[in-house]
Amino acid sequence: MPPRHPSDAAMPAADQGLRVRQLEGVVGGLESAARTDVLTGLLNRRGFEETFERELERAKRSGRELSLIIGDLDHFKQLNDLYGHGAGDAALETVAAAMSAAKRRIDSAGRVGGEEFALVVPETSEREAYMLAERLRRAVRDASSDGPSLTISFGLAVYPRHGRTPEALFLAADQALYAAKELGRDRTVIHNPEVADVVGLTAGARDDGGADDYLATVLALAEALESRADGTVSSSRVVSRYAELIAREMWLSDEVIERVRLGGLLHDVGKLGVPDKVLTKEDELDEGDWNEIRRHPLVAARILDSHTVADIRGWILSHHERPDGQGYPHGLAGDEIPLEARILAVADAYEAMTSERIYRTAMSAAEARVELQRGVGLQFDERVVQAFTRVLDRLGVPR
Ligand code: GH3
Ligand code: MG
Ligand code: MG
Repeated sequence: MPPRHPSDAAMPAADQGLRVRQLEGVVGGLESAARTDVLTGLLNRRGFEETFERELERAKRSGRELSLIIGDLDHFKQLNDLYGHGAGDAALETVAAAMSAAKRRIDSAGRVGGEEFALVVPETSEREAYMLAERLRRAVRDASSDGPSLTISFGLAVYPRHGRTPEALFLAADQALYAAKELGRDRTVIHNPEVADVVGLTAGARDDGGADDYLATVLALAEALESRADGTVSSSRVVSRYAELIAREMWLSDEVIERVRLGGLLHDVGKLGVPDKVLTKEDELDEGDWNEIRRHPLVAARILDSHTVADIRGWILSHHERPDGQGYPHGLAGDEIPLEARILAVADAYEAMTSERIYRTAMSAAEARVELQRGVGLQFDERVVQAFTRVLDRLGVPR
């Protein structure tokens, strides 16, 4: 065997051993340097991918779940543009430190792109991984409390449910991240094939699936929303039923009745774009919270951007408008508001009044009916309230 180093031949055996160990140390250091991101000290993309593959093999052998979380800073370009790249880099270090502190020891974190981070979370359920991501998200927000505001969006995919190969899992987590961005940023979204489709639809390739597929997908989205069960999302099924009964009472055509019923099921879909922290807040909402809430018809309009639901989209956009012009998002008045939207408004309001919310107890049916009457001409359309009154009388609901 040729000597490993020109001077090795001349060295005593003990010194040679030392030398080899030193060399191994240097090589080891180089190898770990090749896997480390210089700015943040986290794994770099190559290091993260290797670690992820190793952990995935381990999960396969042990038959346990494994989660992949991908994060991308929100509006980071803006921060760079406003405060300079130095500030941007400092923010990246802050985020990395917050992530290192909030993750568990067995989780590995990497910076896998300019302002993209990833985390492999072994041996955890989807729910635990979601809670970890939410903790990280808060840690990032809190870490920036005395600098320019900084938030991050996360996408989450779980082995084996969302994929079995690294490529499939990265793609699934990326789709969820994309959905998190579309839905308004500063949130964690768990991969969900239906949501990925819907958000994909809003982003471009619309209507190439059949109209029925599209509706099924959007309805699945509405259902996902209800399972958030946070107390401000109305029970869409109930709203849908009231709206259908009102439309029937007003002698609208069967076709319109059916569309109004669908509109009831979908009317709150835009609340997918309102952060949980606003929807679940027990205290009074502040102006910022209200701005988030008032966006939900606009978000719905974006989600429902397909000609198969163009009519419903318009009604949902206007279901918080008021005859007196004091509603949102556009302050329309009277007949400018589509009749179907005025029907949805009454159905939605009555459902809201008569059900328990986190921040208040339910009204009795009789009280809610008085409230509808009081709002005639202001918040509610007169003819719609009259029709609903007849429906409620027929159902035997006390006055
Ligand atoms: P979004 O919420 O959609 O993610 O908006 P964004 O502005 O963050 O958009 P995107 O993720 O596409 O943009 C990435 C920007 O992040 C581009 C660049 O200005 C900034 N960036 C990427 N890498 C670095 C980096 O290493 N240092 C600094 N300072 N900025 C970076
Ligand atoms: Mg990015
Ligand atoms: Mg970004």
